[in-house]
Amino acid sequence: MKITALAGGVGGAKLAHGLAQILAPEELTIIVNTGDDFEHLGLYICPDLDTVCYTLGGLANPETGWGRINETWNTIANVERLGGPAWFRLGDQDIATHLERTRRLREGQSLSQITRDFCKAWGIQHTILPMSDSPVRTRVDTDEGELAFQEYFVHRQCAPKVKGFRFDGVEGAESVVGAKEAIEQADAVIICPSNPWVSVDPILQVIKKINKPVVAVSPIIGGKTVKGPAAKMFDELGIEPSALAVAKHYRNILTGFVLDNADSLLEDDVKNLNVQTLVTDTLMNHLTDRTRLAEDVLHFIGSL
Ligand code: FO1
Repeated sequence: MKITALAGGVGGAKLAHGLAQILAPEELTIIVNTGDDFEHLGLYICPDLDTVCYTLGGLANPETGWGRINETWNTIANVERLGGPAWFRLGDQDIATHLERTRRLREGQSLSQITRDFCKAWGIQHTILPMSDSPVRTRVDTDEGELAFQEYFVHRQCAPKVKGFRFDGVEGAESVVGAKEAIEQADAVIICPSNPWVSVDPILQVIKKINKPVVAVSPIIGGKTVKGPAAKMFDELGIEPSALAVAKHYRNILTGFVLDNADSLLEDDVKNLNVQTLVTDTLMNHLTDRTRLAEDVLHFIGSL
């Protein structure tokens, strides 16, 4: 079965990792959000791309989900000592990624070319693609004005109340070579359990049309997210945070929707959206959970 998965940060990377345990490299392509990218300390940083790559490469910090395992923090500690910004925690191994990516971008290489080379260097055989080679920047409109994504997410720890989102540059952003083909050749597209507002919507706005079966896994369980501000965003936008709210968010493109056992009472409401449903354990604390959920979703797709 050929799958194209759409993923953002930590939650999306976990399911992508589970799918990569089951599907061969030629059966799985992962398209990753780049709306969180930003320039910081003169470095071009791609948090979601790095989180997906590190996760599939077995290099990710298991506690945070982002950054590298067995990391050291000498560089950022010395930046701070010199009076530089240390709020965005860049580890020493992670900084090598940003230095080399920034160098290559300045030489004119594309983000997708760089990602291909980095995946090879990290021993990752599956195809990981940025959603676009041209920059897209998520801007978060809040009760304190419009904030750049990482300013909102990390520096302000998602405290400001969100009023809306803008994806600067998405109008002119073309999806990268290979992304359209990956979707055309796929038997189905899986929307991983990432934040619908700021991790998945930017990808959907770049890809535009998906005329394939689409299955989404809810990032919200029992009205809450495992990690990140998706539930808080729904609430601040006046929408009751729930798996049903996520299904409604994607309703125009959804074929199937995966809810956690905790939300089995919502299954009929989701079915009433003319969407097929799978209720299962969607919590992914260990690699075995990621692989099991991936198996459940692939089996569900086979039954659609
Ligand atoms: N998230 C944080 O909450 N605090 C950080 O200091 C932080 C640093 C960081 C460094 C590299 C990287 O790739 C990701 C990092 N993240 C951090 C996570 C990042 O902000 C989010 O993963 C995405 O932007 C949203 O999924």
